[in-house]
Amino acid sequence: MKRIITFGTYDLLHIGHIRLLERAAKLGNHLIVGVSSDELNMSKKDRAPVYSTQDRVEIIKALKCVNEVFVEESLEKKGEYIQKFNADILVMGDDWEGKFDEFKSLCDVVYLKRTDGISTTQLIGDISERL
Ligand code: C2G
Repeated sequence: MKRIITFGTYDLLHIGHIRLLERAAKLGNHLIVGVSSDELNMSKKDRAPVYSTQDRVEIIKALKCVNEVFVEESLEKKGEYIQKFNADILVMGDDWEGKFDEFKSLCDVVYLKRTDGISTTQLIGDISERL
C-alpha cells in the first residue's frame, strides 16, 4: 500500500494536469492532492486563480484517480503535509526538478515530465484573444 502526495493549483484544469495526476496515481494505491489556496497563488504567481480554491478542490475531488484532497496553505508546510498524510512518495512535475530534494529524508521524491505546449497562463491568453 503506497500513498502518493502531490501539489498544484490546477486552475482551468487541462490535459497536462490530468496526465500528471494519472501517472502519479499509478505509482501507488492512494493519491492525495494538495490544492494551493488563492492566497498562496497570489504570493506565488502574483495573479488570482480564475477558479476559487473551493471550486478547484471540488474539481480535483471529482477525478477518478484522486482519493483525497486538501488545501495547501503554505509552500513552507510541505514537510508537515507529507508527515500528516503519511505519504510514501512526493510527486511533482519536472518544472520543480531538484526543488524538493530536501524531503528525501521523509519519503521518496519523484519528478514526472510535464506535458509540452499547454499551461493555464497560455490558455488564459488564447481565450482572451478569441473574445
Ligand atoms: N503540469 C504538467 N504539464 C503541464 C502543466 C502542469 O504536468 N503542461 C503539472 C505540474 O508540473 C504540476 C501540476 O500539473 O505538477 C499542477 O500544475 P500547476 O497548477 O501549474 O501547479 P503549480 O502552480 O506548479 O503548483 O507546492 C507547489 C505548487 O503548489 C505547485
